[in-house]
Amino acid sequence: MKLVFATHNAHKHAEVKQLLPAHIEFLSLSDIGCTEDIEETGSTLEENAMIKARYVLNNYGYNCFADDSGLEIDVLDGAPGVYSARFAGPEKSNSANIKKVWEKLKGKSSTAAQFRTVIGVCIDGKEWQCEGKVRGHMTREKRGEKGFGYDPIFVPEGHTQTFAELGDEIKNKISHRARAIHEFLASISAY
Ligand code: ITT
Repeated sequence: MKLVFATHNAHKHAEVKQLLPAHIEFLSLSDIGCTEDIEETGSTLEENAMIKARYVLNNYGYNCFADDSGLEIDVLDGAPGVYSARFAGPEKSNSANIKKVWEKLKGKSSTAAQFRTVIGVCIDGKEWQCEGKVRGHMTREKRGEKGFGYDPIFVPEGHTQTFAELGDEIKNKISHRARAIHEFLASISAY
C-alpha cells in the first residue's frame, strides 16, 4: 500500500519512517509534489489532523495519515496545545516558544505536562483517529541537543533526562507520537 504522511517536518517524517513496516510504501509530501503549506485552521488537534489527511486525499488522491501534536501544560489549562508551534508568534521560533513557556510558568509550583498526538487517517474511503500521550514535566533550563521543538525542556515520566538528552532511540519507544503510531499500525494491520 502507498501511504502519504502529511507533514513538512523532516524530523517527524524520519522519526515515523523508523516505526513503519517495510511493506508499506511510505511517501512524503515532497514525494507527491505537495509543496504548499496545508493550513491548520482547526481549534483542536483532532480537527487539524483530519484537515491535513483529507487535504491530501482530496487534492492528490492518496491514502494518507497526518498527525497534529502539541504540548499540554496542566497549570496553563492545556496551553500551548494546538498552538504549540506558534505559541510565541507566527515565525514559529523554538527558542521564543521555550522562553514563553518559562514566562508563563514563573511562580507556578507544578510544571506537570504532557505531549499529545492525534493521528487523522483517510484510507480506502474510511476515516478514523488514533491518539498517544506521554506525561512528564517541564524543566526551567534547556538540556540536550537532540530532537526538536520543546524536547530540551521536557522530561518524560520515569526518566531524569529531557527528550533532547535521551535521543531518538528512547524517544521513539515512549513518545506521544510513537504511541499514536503504534495504535495506528494496529488499526491498519489488515492492509
Ligand atoms: P507539521 O504540522 O508539518 O506536521 P509541525 O512542526 O507544525 O509540523 P505539529 O503541528 O505536530 O508539528 O506540532 C506542533 C508543535 O508542537 C511543533 O512545532 C513543536 O513545537 C511541538 N512538538 C510536537 N511534537 C513534538 C515533539 O515530539 N517534541 C518536541 N516538540 C514537539
